[in-house]
Amino acid sequence: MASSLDAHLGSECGDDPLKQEVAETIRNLCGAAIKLRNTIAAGGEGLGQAHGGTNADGDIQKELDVVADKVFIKAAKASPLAFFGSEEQESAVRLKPDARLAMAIDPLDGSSNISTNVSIGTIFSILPVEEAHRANPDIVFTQKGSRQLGAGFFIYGPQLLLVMSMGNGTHVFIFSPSFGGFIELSSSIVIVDKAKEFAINASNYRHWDQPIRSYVDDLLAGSEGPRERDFNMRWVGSLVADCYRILSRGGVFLYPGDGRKGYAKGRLRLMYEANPIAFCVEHAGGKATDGTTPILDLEPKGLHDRTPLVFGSKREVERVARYIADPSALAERSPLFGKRSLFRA
Ligand code: FDP
Ligand code: ZN
Repeated sequence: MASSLDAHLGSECGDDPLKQEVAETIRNLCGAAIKLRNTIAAGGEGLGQAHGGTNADGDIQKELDVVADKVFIKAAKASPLAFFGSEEQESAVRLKPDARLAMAIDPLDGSSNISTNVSIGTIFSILPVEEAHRANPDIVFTQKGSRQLGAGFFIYGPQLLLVMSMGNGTHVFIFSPSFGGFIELSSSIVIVDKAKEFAINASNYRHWDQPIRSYVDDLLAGSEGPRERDFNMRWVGSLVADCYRILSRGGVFLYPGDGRKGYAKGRLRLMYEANPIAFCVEHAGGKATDGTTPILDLEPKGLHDRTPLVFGSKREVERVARYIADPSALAERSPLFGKRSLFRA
């Protein structure tokens, strides 16, 4: 029989008190995710409607964004956390003064999919708190992703899933209503090395830099291009769902910076999107970069920083980096494909 999340967390933590606090936080998040899943499943008018406000980044908030933020802040308050930073709040909130952990969270990922009954999620990142952070909470959310003690995401889809890592593999749990909790679906997930699928919002093609255009051109050229094989494309538009597909069957995801106003570093946020996704991907044997530099090595400047994000099957992510960093890699392409774009045919 598959083991329960509780049993798993117990064996991950042993008698390490800090890990036990991370586990307690994850358990509380699970309770909140089950509540939110029930709210989503019950539907009701208005969940996908505009709430009338904007979040810290100026995005229009949906009713469900606000509900999710409330549900997760309640879970955070019940957890051993000193600080809570949310996509939906301008700055970090102080919780228990002496606690040793901080959490950054995207309470409702994929907002634009709420009203279309497409999978959405919650992404979280748990960081340590040092004494120096207590005087100046702003710096608690400038720690590198490599310092995360635990990270993961929930998917509210056909199933309620938890994908999480505490630095020892990446594990998937499914909510079982009959059991009343989460049970293990996949003990230690491994992303296949070779990608057959890519995920990018291709409507931004004209705004991308040349290396990204060239890379996508070569994928699209398929068996007739320099890659000499065909690729499939998928773009859910909910980071959690695109990430879980890649964890399950490989592939590569790109949200690069582009030429649109405000998109120099893409759309995704470092502390509560890229870092936790990168942590899960890397601990599943994949790779996550901002194009060239590992996401987990980036030095954040604040809670709401953005970063370009490329993640997935290791070899494919490394190939993207060659297109960006090493123009000589473009020599791998035939002269024909160096000049033409299939989108510009
Ligand atoms: P959303 O704004 O709908 O919450 O979190 C940002 C995000 O969704 C990701 O989930 C998703 O990958 C991306 O934005 C989609 O961006 P585009 O609408 O630009 O494709
Ligand atoms: Zn998001």
